[in-house]
Amino acid sequence: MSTTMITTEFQPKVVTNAVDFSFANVPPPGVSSDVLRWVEQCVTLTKPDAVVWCDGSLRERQAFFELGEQQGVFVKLNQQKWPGCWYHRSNPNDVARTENLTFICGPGEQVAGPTNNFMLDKEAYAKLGALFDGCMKGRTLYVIPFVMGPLGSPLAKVGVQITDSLYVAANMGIMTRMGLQAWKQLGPDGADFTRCLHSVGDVNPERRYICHFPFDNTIWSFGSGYGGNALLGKKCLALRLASFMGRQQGWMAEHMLLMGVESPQKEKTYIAAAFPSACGKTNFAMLIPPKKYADAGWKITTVGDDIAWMYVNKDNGKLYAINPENGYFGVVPGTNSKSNPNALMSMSRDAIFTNVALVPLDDGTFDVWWEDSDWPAPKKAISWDGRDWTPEIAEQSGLKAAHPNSRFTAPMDNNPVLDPAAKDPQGVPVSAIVFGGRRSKMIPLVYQAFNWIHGVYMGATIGSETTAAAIGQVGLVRRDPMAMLPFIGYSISEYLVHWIRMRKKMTDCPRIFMVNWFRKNDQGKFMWPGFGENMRVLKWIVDRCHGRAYARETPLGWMPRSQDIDIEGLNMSAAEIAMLEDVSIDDVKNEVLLHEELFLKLAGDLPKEMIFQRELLISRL
Ligand code: GTP
Ligand code: SPV
Ligand code: MN
Repeated sequence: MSTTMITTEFQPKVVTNAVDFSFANVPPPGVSSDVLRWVEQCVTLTKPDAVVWCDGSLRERQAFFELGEQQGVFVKLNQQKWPGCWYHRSNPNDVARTENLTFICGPGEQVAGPTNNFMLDKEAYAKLGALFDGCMKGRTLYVIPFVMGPLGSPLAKVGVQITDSLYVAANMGIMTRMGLQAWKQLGPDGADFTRCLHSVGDVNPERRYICHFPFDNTIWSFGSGYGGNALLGKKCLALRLASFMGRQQGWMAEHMLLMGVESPQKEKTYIAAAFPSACGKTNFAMLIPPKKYADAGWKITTVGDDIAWMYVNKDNGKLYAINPENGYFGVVPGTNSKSNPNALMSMSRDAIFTNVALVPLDDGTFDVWWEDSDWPAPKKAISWDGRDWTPEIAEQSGLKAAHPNSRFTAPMDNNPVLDPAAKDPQGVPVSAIVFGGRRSKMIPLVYQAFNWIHGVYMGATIGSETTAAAIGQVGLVRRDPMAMLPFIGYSISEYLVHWIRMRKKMTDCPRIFMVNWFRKNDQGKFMWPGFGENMRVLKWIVDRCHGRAYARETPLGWMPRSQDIDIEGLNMSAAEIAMLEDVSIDDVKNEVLLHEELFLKLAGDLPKEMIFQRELLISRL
């Protein structure tokens, strides 16, 4: 197949004798009447040529890829090198989340608060209804039942996504527990499911809307086929709608990885960490300890790499967390056997690659490539946006082979360090919450909050440089409270109050930390090696949780002295650690002024605890 034939999904190649889905044209037994009624409404609205009820089977999955290949949506990769793996290229105008086109909808503006875009629910239904009207003529409508969270977990949530995208259907099969088990979890009379309606439409940014209706447990997404805009179980359900539900029901949905740390003494500590998009969650969740630590018996395991749902366990008053997802949608560029071998293993089979470079091989098959991969640059490739790419062209024009936000989708079962409790319906106990951002200046490597409320202030005032995970200028410092700015499904002031109130439900609460892997020196070089070496910081955090490590009191919080961070085997001096932990009072003063950037938006609704914490911080300077 010629690579120039790859089309975007709104204009799939017309295929004769296409893969036959007629086996799935009627709903399976046991689907609730509420689902049937809703699907019928969507069919009436979107007017597809055919309806396919997905069952999550292997046969179906194969059919998605085969049909996708015929239509030019997927390219099969060389199956010796990449067994079960496929390639997809999205429309170049559709390569990241579009926060400016994302809305929280309801009867009044207060539901969205000052940091979300708001649309009146009636207007949103009318506006998007007109776009959805007839949008699936000539296409197939796929009904995708899925569960977020371990099957049978009291925390699990059922969603049903309707989509006209094979790419989305195939991805949902990896990212969620998709298939017949979702109908079972919902029950034959179930009405409690998230209604996710999606169409790629004509992939026109002018007609692109990601609308959330928290009061209706509904998501309508039109005009995008990419990531968080289109895989509606992820950011839309598991963060925006779930955070709204959690606020009402007394639990939390957070943009956090979940990892297990096992000491040589077999003591297990679970850590949750919130870093903004493309700031290191997947890498941290799959961390490989440096040799010294591995030899001593330290083990890191992954529960999740992007989203955590957390609740207070009534039996012991501690915070517990589950990962609602079933797969990883991870950043590809920069992934190699040094930076993240576990991610590389995860994507080595049954994965989908999106917007990396495609490399035609002599035998007519295809390989993939990306910047900073293990493999030398190919002599010739096709870039993420379909252009001829060679190392010479890259040198001359700066053309990237892979888009900086190119992604892999991989089943979590592929992860060699998957935590044994990753599917435990009760989840895992969380001993520490780590906040972090991407800050080239001023923010130290690690410090600990004095207590929960101080930690909430630290999280609320995270600053981070923007990344390629969202459309817009990269590298601007913005406030990203709890790394949730784009994902809070309701008003931020209520969200902060919810965080403060959660403390009262716990008898023993997690310790809260802040980290920054991204500080740079005057030459613009990272001062900290990061990746596996983050284990050294993690060890201090774990030891602090168990009352074993020393810390000194500083204006920002508890900080390690340089001798408290192990540097044995690192090409770094204690003086360099001291520089990483150095904070100038003038910088902190300036940072406090930047906190106002967020607080001014909250105006009269700023929780009083935030004001008190700021005053305490100032008084410590
Ligand atoms: P989302 O999936 O968008 O939520 O991103 P994420 O938070 O999972 O980020 P990820 O782990 O994919 O890392 C994003 C980028 O940060 C990649 O380019 C990594 O190479 C880089 N990165 C991750 N960890 C480190 C680190 O410890 N140090 C440095 N310097 N870079 C890192
Ligand atoms: C993020 O942007 O935080 C992601 C990728 O995890 S996406 O699914 O596109 O939102
Ligand atoms: Mn994310």
